[in-house]
Amino acid sequence: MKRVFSGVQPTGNLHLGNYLGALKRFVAMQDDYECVYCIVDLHALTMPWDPDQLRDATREVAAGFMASGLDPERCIVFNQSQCPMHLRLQWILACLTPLGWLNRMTQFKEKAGKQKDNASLGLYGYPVLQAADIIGYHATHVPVGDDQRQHLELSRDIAGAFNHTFGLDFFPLPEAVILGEATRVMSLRDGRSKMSKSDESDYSRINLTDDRDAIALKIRKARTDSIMGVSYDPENRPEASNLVTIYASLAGVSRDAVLDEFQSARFSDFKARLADLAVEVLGPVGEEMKRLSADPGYVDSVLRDGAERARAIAEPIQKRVEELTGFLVP
Ligand code: AQP
Repeated sequence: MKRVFSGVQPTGNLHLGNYLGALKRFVAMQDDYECVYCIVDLHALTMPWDPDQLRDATREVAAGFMASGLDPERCIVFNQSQCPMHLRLQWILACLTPLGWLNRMTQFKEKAGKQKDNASLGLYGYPVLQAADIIGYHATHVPVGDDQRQHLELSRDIAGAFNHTFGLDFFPLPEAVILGEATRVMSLRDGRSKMSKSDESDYSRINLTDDRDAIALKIRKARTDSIMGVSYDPENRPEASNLVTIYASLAGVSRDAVLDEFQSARFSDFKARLADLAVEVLGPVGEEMKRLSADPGYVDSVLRDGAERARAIAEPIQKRVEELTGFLVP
């Protein structure tokens, strides 16, 4: 059986990178797989947080999922803290994960920065919790952006370590699904850094909650270069190439098709067309998010129902894990 699991952190500012790298892929998979999509609120505690903002952002991500096209009847949408398996399994997996594996994780190094000794144990153990999230549902496929590649490899290693320890193929080794043109959308201000929720500059990203005017303005103001025409050359034209990638992904065509279409266009004309396209695709998403945000009772009911369905999958798997582990259930 094929089962998909993926998660998004409720850390505010859902953006175009999340949409193209993750949400769009989530939607594409909901017809062919059993899909479990999670708002990973436990992961959000790995950086400083505000409780009220966390609650709001959890509802906002749920609204973003549905506004992007996820159907909560066809797939499971819930917040991670509402299914106890994640934390119970995480501990068992943590006890099977060598420190050396975690020491290689580049995201910890980036997020901890120079203050490594002040970073939390939670941030260090983030990839173990992520492994529990995925394998605790026996997920086989995990749609993610390119930045999650290394964590996914680690999830496979941890699943393998459990199977090896207990001498059976209990956990499937999950496969990362990193597809499409926009697996790593870059900042609109700096084509060498990833578009990110935590970037101080709001002009670096298009938020899914931005209105049509803001979307168009941010594309118009996006940094470019003085080279003529439209081309794809990430090494020498990182910002322009990022815009080509964004266009291709929003239009659902290949980069080559974009380059063909704009082969004799001026870059300013290309940018104007991109602004129109971004408004056409993202405008309705933001408007639907706004509509859903005005109805928190409905959003909460979706999450409640999703958590119940998630627990129904996770509990029997966790029970078997705990039997294998040797816990006495008196
Ligand atoms: N720029 C991106 N391009 C493509 N995919 C991206 N994703 C994130 N940024 C990009 C994908 O979105 C999913 C959810 O990400 P997340 O919220 O769980 O965590 P993140 O990767 O830490 O997001 P940010 O924006 O980079 O947050 P900060 O600024 O807090 O570090 C994942 O599938 C991710 O790959």
